[in-house]
Amino acid sequence: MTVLPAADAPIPIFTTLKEVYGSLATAAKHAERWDELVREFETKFSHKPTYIARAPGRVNLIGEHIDYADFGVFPAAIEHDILIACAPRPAPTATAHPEGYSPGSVVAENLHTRYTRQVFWPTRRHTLGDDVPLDAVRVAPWHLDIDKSELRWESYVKAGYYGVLNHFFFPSSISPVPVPVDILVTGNVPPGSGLSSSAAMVVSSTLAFLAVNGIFDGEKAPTKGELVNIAVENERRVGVNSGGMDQSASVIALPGSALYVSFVPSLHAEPIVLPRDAVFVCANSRPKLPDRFNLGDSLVVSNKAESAKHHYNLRVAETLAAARLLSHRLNLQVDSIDGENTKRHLVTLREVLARKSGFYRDEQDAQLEDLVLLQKGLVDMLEIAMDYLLPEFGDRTDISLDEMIGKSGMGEAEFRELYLLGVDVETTNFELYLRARHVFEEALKVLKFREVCLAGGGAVFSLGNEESKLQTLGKLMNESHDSCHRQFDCSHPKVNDLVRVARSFGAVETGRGKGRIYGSRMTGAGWGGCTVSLVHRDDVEAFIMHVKKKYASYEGMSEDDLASCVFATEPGMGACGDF
Ligand code: NG1
Ligand code: MG
Repeated sequence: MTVLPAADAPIPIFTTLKEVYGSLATAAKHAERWDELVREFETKFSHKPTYIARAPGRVNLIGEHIDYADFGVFPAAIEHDILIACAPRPAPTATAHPEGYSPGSVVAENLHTRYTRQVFWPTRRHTLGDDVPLDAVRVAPWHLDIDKSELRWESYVKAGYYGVLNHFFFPSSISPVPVPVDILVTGNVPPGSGLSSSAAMVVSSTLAFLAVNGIFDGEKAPTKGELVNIAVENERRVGVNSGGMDQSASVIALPGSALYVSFVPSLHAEPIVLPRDAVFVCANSRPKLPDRFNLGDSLVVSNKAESAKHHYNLRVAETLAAARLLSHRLNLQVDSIDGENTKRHLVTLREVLARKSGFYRDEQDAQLEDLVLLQKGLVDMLEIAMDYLLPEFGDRTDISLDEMIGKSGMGEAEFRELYLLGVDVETTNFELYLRARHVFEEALKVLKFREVCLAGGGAVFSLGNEESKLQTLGKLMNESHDSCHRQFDCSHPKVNDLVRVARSFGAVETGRGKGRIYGSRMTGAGWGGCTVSLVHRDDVEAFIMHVKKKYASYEGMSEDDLASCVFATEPGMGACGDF
């Protein structure tokens, strides 16, 4: 049997729900959702769905805000998922399809009654002027209108479709035009909570449009890794400059394993089995219920894109600016020079580390993944960051815009254009040192976390028994949270409350001794959303009760709503389809 590296494997096609959800009991819990989806599809479209695409949300165990600096992260897929039923739309009858039958057109419905039917179709935008010959128009890329200022649920569907159109129907196409499609969406990943409902939506949409156009049956079928890359590009179309963590977890995850995902020299995902007694419990700090499914709530979604300007995208800008300053300090050749002209390039903190260590060329770059080298590089970088990213004078940690530009070796205009264009900068000062320090330290924590999970007592960390493994993992998670809060400034007072409540379980008498909570931290982008806590398998129920009772914002909520706010997860299967 050939064992394929996780990212090179094909997208799995399943035959039973037990394969999808891992156990009969969990499968039974979800069966009604699948049945309802199929039933409702027939009611809404008067024909049967031919495919169902599924993609899960994810929880990040450790490694926050470092994927876009190109450092490895450690997520796992969760059971919660988005399902999309779809079928090619049959040729129109006079009454059934008043929308008509234009090539590639989409009639999209959502099981949530709040979201109305959406009809859209791709066009080919030509940029050659009005008088181009028809053939030239025909080879122009496909286009769909995605409004970034007021995002709606169907924007994620469109984002998925966009990539399919331009990767598989452009420039040379397997079939000349995409088929018209009917789709119906449902899902239960809590939106805007750091569990990546957005990646689940974009991945499932990408899969659905591939399946319905027959791209699963030929040699064109993408591998998991290719699907990740398409999904990352697709999600960027919705306005967030994200790294590749969420899409990797949603696509590549395998049941029973978390994933160590690294991004250079190319996407690599290593399934890692967690200690037997480790259970991860998610808790939502910002209950937005009782909607059973509210992904696509235009408010929540547009808030993410809007607030990204001074939260997420600003952090991306700060870490990239830090990398620019360090590369200048270290005299690294990161730009290309063409005669008189210098073409500036964005470099990530990971790339600066690699170049500094002299391991930049691709084949050698892989060596840097060697734990010891990478760890050593990270420790060195911490020192250089302290030396160069802090302001020259005073004891503040933030640096003024002028000083930052001065230390970048670039002119003001070109710096602003490359680093500050997509962000809403309300401040004139930047925390480059604290952000970079978080990134390097967090990258070190991920390496340790991975090592501890793999260890029977490895060379780098010698470990005793299972219990001390759990303690080390928990400690790393606690430190990660504290760094997100203090250095990266991406937590939220409510999230901090929830983390405190979780950790206080350690003082609770369970009948088997004190509650075994090993660590608790925010997960995902932050500024709200979920926490993830590492709890001993035998104490999970008591832990969940404790959190439900002690977290003030849960007061007055029904049992059902509480159950969707606090839940244990087992690492689940990534994207798959009933194709
Ligand atoms: P969320 O917002 O939790 O889905 C975001 C990014 C990730 C990663 C984390 C922080 C998107 C789509 N995803 O996740 O790539 O950077 O924040 O670790 O924006
Ligand atoms: Mg997201």
